[in-house]
Amino acid sequence: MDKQTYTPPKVWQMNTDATDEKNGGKFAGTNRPTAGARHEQTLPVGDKPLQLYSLNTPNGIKVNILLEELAECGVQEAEYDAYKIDIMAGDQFGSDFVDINPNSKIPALVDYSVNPPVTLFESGAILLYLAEKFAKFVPMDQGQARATCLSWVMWQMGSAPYVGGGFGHFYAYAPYPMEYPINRFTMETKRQLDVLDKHLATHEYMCSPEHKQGEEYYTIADMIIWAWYGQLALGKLYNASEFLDVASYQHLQRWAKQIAERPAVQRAVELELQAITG
Ligand SMILES: N[C@@H](CCC(=O)N[C@@H](CS)C(=O)NCC(=O)O)C(=O)O
Repeated sequence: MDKQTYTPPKVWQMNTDATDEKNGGKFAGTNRPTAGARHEQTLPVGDKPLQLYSLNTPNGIKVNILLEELAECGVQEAEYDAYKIDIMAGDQFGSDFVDINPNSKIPALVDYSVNPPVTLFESGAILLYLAEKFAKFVPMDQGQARATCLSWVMWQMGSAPYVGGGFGHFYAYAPYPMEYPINRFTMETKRQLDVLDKHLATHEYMCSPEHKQGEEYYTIADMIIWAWYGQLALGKLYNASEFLDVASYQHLQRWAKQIAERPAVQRAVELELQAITG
């Protein structure tokens, strides 16, 4: 194992040399320790009730899935225009986008069917808002079913950063392999995969009652978790299926494949996003 070679200074300063191996990870060009708009950028607004500003990353795909499932159910009020926010080009720091999401991350949504329009950021908030607005894919009555759904939705929001910002970053994006963080975040990612695998051994969907089959139990919890852990299990993220031995999580595999077969999910993954300029 590497010996410690870095002594933190008294006050941290940003290393601005993106070619430097200490700062040269995949996102070195856009990351800064400050928030707020970096340039003026007007966002287009189409004629559909919902305007989505996003990208087909796992966090973006969650919203695509729900919107496409609502379309599958024929909910016309959930029609939407979808625009591409290119995060490698820095579109998330444009002024209109930052007005919608001061945190400068996709996905963001504006609901123009209400006056004044409602703005949303954070994928979990967007999914809950839409599911509740149309009373679909979330149990609406107070009680165990709703509590279970909210619990898994929040579990995903709290857990996936260890996979994306932790495991994925150090395994796939860091400028060179580092054993300590890879071990730490691989351990946690595999623990989370096992949480899901054990749950899905006796639950068809995330919120199904134990040993009870039925599509009516498919909820936003499945959508939000599939976008990260379903795709990870199916080998779609970080080229890491062998390293994580994803094939060994058999129940997770069964569920991930079942959801991947849904037409709405297939459309969501391939969703075409319109350019924000020109
Ligand atoms: N907790 C947020 C995370 C969103 C997020 O991390 N989005 C990433 C892409 S998947 C992003 O926009 N990154 C741009 C950046 O960090 O500058 C959510 O679930 O909406």
